Amino acid sequence: MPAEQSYELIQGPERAFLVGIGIKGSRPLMTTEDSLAELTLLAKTAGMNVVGTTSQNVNHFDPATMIGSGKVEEVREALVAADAHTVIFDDELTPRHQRELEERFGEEIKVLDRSALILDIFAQHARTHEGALQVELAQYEYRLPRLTRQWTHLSRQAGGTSGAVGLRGPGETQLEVDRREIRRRISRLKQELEKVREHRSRHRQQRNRSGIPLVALVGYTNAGKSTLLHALSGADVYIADQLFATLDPTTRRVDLPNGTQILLTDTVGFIQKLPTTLIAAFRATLEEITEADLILEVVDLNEPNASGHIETVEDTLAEIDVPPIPRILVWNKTDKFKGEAIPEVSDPQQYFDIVAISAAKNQGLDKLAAAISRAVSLALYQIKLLIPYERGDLVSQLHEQAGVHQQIAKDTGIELTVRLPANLFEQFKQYRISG
Ligand SMILES: Nc1nc2c(ncn2[C@@H]2O[C@H](COP(=O)(O)OP(=O)(O)OP(=O)(O)O)[C@@H](O)[C@H]2O)c(=O)[nH]1
Ligand SMILES: [Mg+2]
Repeated sequence: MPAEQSYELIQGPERAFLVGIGIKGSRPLMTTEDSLAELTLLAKTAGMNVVGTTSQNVNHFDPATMIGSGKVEEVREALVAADAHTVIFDDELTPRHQRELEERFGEEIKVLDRSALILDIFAQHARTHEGALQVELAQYEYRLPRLTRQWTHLSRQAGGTSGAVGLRGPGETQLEVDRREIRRRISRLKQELEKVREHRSRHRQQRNRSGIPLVALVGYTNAGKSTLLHALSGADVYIADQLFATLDPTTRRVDLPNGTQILLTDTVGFIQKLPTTLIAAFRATLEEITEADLILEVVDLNEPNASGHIETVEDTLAEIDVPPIPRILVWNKTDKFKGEAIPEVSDPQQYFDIVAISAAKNQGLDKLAAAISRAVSLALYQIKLLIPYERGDLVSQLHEQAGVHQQIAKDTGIELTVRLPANLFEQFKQYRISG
């Protein structure tokens, strides 16, 4: 009976078949094979059983089916042979691809892409109210142009919270609501997130006032960012051999062994082909990075495609408009490293320093601490300023954007002892009286 079949479908792990696509003549950040291996990890993280993979080199994405009609037929046969009811494409399907492929594969097959899979993992891993709001927004934005029979049909099938991969998440029970309703939800979510953002930015201003430099951990997912936060601060954070274990930012105050105090922020990891709807929805979270005084870019030393990972991180930072904040490249997991020497990076002079550590085994952390201290002491200027009384606006600006340690009213103006980042130092140096 059809009802029983669909019940069976959601009982065990979903059996998924993956399709990689290479574009001839292009130079991607990852080979089709590596990308497919990463997609396999994503599918496993989402709780699926990967029963087969295939890849296809094409001259360009076919506008109707992405991989071409012949290959679609081949994949359809492979799905039947492998008893798989889910097919996942490694590149983002356009709404037209989605419709055409659903048509060709038939009712029994669920068609997903890498973006849907990543959104699904995010939905499963969101822990906080803010995280859940951001994922929900990203899911609605992703689904809105793709609302086809699959989403309503399968969400009915999956029902409730048991959920099928790609259809889970905060909004899953709402999938049957029409587009207008989804648009309304999107605008409501945006309003709610705007409030969260304002709250965050007030919080950041208070933190800035403390004058303690903010250091952000950034890197590819699974590089060991949370492990490093734990190693340096003792914070009890979630660490797992999983993609996107961390979604919500955590900030801890750290006293480095040499006495320097910093605030260290751990946040969501990056991956190649991160859905743009997610980047947009996670703006509030990612803004933590743009405000940092220093970035620690964590890279797994054992990753064969480390340069592709570094480039992905750089591209994502550029996409969220991170200013040229000083960076330290942190090669992690030296304990596992079998190679002879640390790999050369293509552009070493862009880093303030390059350090190799093992966050899990507490190796190299003193060297890293020393590099962090040097970087933040150079990045921040501790100076005394005298601001004339008629420039109350500048005093407010300092309270908002710099760390104000002391403020004394003098006859000639307001004397402030502040810690300034380089850009503000330029603006305020004419008022400098010492330091
Ligand atoms: N051998 C070894 N494993 C490490 C080291 N640092 C982290 N790991 C392991 O790498 C995996 C990922 O570590 P996390 O700290 O969760 O990585 P993350 O960068 O926070 O990952 P996401 O939050 O998923 O983006 C875990 O299994 C860690 O135990 C290290 O120095 N050596
Ligand atoms: Mg983490």
